[in-house]
Amino acid sequence: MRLQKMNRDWISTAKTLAEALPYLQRYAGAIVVVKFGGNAMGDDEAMADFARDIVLMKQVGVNPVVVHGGGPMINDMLAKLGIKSEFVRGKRVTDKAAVEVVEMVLSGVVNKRIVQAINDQGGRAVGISGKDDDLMVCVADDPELGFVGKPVEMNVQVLRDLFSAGIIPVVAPVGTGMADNETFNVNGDTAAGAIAGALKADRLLLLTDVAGIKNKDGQVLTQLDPEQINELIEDGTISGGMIPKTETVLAAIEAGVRAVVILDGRLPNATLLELFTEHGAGSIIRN
Ligand code: X2W
Repeated sequence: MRLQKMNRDWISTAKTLAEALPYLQRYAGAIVVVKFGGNAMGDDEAMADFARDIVLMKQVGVNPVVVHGGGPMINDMLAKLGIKSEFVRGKRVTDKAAVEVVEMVLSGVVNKRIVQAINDQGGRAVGISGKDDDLMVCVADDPELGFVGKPVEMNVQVLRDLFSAGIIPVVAPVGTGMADNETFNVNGDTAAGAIAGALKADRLLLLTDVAGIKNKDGQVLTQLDPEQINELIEDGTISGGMIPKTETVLAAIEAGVRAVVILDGRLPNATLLELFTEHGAGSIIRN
């Protein structure tokens, strides 16, 4: 009998696909901003897997926008060039020499690596930065941080234009300024949040190297509202690098993003698991 010979795994694969129908219907036409952090990127195979998930999203009618980081890659290049850099409250103190390296690494190397990976999976990716079409206009975040940008004006029409052309935008978190010739280094989470907020995205997925927001006992909290996040920050449960991330989450929800998910980008198919299965992944935050 044909059925007896069939591998059980195949049957469960088909079942998973069939069960995805309501999710595919729910997300058709949705805007999903995916922040792909430098720590979540991994090797070429992991990059290819991420790219395939993004192309699949586009194929089923979602409008994905990839906003990437690249902190570890910037660290490597600054070290090679003998330029010192340090982080203050989760942001890189960025002088004139460093901001040039940041732009070269993010807009040049990291952005194009992701664009190529998506194109290799049959997608049509176009890489831009916050400078293109004045997507992300910034002012200095804090004089102490040098050329670190705080987005103050978002012009997201270019993203909508790319969606309608069937293109997947891949955005490097480099901003332009109010004065001529200014370049700002923007934290990747901050940039993704500002873009998701301006698009009033259906989902902002923050892919990182942690499983989600944890409670005091180290257990991942799967569903939270903004108030619970504030409580966890106040009682010190959320600390360190998680603070800028959760501040992004709160600002994005305030700006009209329907829900934000913090999830472990190193998990295979993390984005598909979150969007198209009943399981979800990581921590989802919404009102
Ligand atoms: C970040 C931009 C890259 C980034 C930096 O210079 O490292 C600031 O800190 P990840 O991989 O997402 O951490 N900018 C201002 O955010 O990368």
